[in-house]
Amino acid sequence: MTIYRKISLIGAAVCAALSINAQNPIIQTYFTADPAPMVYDGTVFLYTSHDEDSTVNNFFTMYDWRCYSSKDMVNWTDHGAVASLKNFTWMSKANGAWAPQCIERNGKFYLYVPIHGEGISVLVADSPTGPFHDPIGKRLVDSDHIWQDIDPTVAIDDNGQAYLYWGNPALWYVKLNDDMVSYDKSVGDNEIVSVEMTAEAFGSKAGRDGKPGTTYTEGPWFYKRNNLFYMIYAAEGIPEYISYSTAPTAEGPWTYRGHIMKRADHLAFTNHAGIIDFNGNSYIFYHDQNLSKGQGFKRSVCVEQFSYNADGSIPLITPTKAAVTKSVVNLNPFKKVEAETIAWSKGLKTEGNSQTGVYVTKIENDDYLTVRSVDFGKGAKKFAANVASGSHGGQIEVRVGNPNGELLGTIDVKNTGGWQKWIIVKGKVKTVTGIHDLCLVFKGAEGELFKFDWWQFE
Ligand code: FUB
Repeated sequence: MTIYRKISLIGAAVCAALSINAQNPIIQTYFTADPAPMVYDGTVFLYTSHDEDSTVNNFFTMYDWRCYSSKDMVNWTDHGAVASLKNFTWMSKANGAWAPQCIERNGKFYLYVPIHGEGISVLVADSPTGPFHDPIGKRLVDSDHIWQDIDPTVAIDDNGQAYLYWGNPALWYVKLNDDMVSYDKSVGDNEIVSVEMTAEAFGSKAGRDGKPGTTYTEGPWFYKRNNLFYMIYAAEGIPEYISYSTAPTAEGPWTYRGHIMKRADHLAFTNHAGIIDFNGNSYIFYHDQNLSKGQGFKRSVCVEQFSYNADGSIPLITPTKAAVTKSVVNLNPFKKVEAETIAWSKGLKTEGNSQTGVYVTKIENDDYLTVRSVDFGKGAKKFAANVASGSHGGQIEVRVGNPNGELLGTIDVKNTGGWQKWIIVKGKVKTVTGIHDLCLVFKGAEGELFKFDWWQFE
């Protein structure tokens, strides 16, 4: 913990400028960390931990877990905080919502979460975006090393056996029962298996006590691909880089395979990877500290596309500002698009309620959001938006590409009678055809202008 604090202070001194064309980090409305992507039903659901805007006691300040989704890998829809420490009524910790991972089995969604100092627990839901509830009313992993029980990662082998791995600075696993909320009491001497941490398995590095150790630190990401099992992890902390090992079976033996992402100034003192295949491409998610200008307790999730080598090995991946440059599919602007579907934004937050769902808030003069790869087809002529305002309102400028791009039209938003009095405002726009990025720029007098739920072209 002491080392975490020291490195964060050093990180805070490192400033990185964000370019207007940057797409990394992929979420700008909140600080997000520890990405855990899950592909389900043609959509990538991205679960993240959440670094609060106000860091308390110069340490990780993390109360809930958030979820985002994308069908195109460039625009991300915010589903809000889908679970929080408050889901666990049996424990009293108010901080410590660390790295999660979600998996689907038989139509149910199991969210494995570490609560720092309280071990690993599980929540379940009927939908990937919740609501999640606690199915067992106690922690899932019952070990005698509870402070080391962080960063759960889960995968189901082709024979149906589910494995839950976790740990800092060692690796443990259990074979989960089919119910996904209990584990096999018959594995090993003790139901929790301790992985042998050898240099052959995880690379060699002297431990903090000077004794021989391995590079493995934390943040494991476990999966199977083409009959090879992968363990991706944060290495040689701290600062951490990303490495990996592979094995012929889910239970090992593991072979160290080397670096995937090196240390870099704009990366945080922690790193944490999640890897998926989606729509024929491979993607690695990780986190950096660009958005907070170098504050290691205010991290942000990023993504890069990559290709495996022919032998299944993973190349060295360079973190970029550009992120994913090619959209998987174009966005249809003639159907309602949630305002919280965003490629890049400035100055905005999201919030939600049971009536409206998630919407964009904290909109002030000159804030904006961009949405990429919008297919206007043969032409759009009118823009509609669902908005609410308890103040003087403002305008939405509809522009091509970026905040200085061609102005297609301006839509007035007046006081609607309250911050939850939603009305649809419409206005004519210059005809726009073909595929463009779209930028909605918000204008008005000082203070919050309006809240924004969805938009659509006609
Ligand atoms: O986010 C809190 C902790 O930092 C995670 O559990 C680790 O993997 C590191 O990213």
